[in-house]
Amino acid sequence: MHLGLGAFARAHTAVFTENAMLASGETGWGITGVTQRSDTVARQLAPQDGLFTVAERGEGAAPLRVVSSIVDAISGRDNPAAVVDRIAAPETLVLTLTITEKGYRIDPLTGSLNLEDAEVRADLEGRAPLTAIGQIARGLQQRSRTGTGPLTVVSCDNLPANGELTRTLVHAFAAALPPAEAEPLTAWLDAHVTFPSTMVDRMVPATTAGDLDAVEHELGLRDEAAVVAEPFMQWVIEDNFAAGRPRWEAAGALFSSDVAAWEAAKLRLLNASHSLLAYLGLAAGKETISDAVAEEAFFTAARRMMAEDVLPTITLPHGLDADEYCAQVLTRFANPALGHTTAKVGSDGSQKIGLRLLSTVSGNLDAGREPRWAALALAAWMRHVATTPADQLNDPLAAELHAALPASGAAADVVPALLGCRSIFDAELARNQGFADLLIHWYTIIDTHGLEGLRKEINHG
Ligand code: NAI
Ligand code: CS2
Repeated sequence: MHLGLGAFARAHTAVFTENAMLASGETGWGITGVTQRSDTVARQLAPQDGLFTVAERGEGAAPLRVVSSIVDAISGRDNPAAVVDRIAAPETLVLTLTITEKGYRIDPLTGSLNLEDAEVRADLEGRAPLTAIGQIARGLQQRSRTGTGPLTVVSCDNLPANGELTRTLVHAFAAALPPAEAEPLTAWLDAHVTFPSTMVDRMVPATTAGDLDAVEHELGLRDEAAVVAEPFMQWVIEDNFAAGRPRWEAAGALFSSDVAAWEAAKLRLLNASHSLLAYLGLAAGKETISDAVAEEAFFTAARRMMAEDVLPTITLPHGLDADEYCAQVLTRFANPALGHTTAKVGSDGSQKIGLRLLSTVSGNLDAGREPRWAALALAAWMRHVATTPADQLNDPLAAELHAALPASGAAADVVPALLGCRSIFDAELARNQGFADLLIHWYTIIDTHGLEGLRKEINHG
């Protein structure tokens, strides 16, 4: 079962699952996908029995491929009871997730479930659950009550320690139930459910109408569920499964006891550079990531952030070569055929920049080093927030961020104002005047001198 059957799940998890069956000869696995809206199911998947096309774009792209591992699809918003029933079903052994960073409804101050979130509270009060964590917890509760066996919940979202995090959130939901429910459910979860962490990697842009037209032309059929992806894909998984699972290793997945190192490398090297390029690209009017990385100054900024700010603060997983990894990331970003937009990568910034950049910032500050390039990424994000109208800022915290903005658009006012957002920046970092000055320095260059100023400062500063 997969919660959050969006573009990535189709291009990654569904492909790995079908490849596992093809490579191992083991059959019988099928994914029930959960989308948020019924129209996605009705328009895209149900009419074609869950079949969909993966169109790889870029050097080394494989031919079009129709994938058949999705065998059913339900709407989590319009049919939440069906989601609960399917999680509780005996034939469900693995539940994978790609619900986006915001889908976890984390309280940034506690790192656990936001129990003040109105949707979470409504799920706790007994409605058919509409939040992902509520659906998972109620599904597992129904599973425990019907004596159904163990299950493994596998987060595939870009979050550090995503398995432990998901476990924390589901247990927090259980603990917030009335004691007569909380105690037996918590005990059952401990005994029957595991939450392995994973690192997932494949650049999968939002499918456009142009993509669908191109697939129709190539395939000879209209496939509304088609997805576009780069040829590269990787999956590193903690081997902690409570019941059966597809033999994903036969499809090239790596089972590792060091997923945390893989996650740190990917989030803080690849995703942080992705965000840097997204916000610099948006400031310079670059529509795609490949357009942004084609700007020499932005390429240099991404390369130097990885080399000078990130690598000194992380321990790479055994066998991963730093120079090769960073060079490959920049080559992947430059793929002109992918069409990954700066707007999509720059979306939900309030949910991403902390995970991707702030450990690098604090690691350098603690070591007495200036996180020059990570500061550039954060300053570019701040300017994106300050210069994008609230109703056009694609971010779950758009209203909060805009409420924090000062009347003046001056860097010296905007930077402290956004550093004051406790849901993103902790008080200690916000008090670091040297860091604030660095942010103001970069913000001023972007805002006052634009691309020419950035070129001068990045290439010669
Ligand atoms: P998408 O927008 O195509 O799909 C997102 C899915 O999450 C949809 O099914 C949607 O219904 C569901 N969702 C969104 N908000 C939710 C919420 N508040 N509660 C429950 N479900 C919610 O996005 P895509 O490309 O599939 O990416 C999803 C996630 O996959 C990303 O946020 C990231 O964590 C992970 N990922 C994405 C990659 C990519 O390149 N697209 C690569 C690596 C990881
Ligand atoms: C991107 C990621 O949209 C974004 O935030 O940085 O989805 C990125 O494409 C993947 O993590 C690559 O594996």
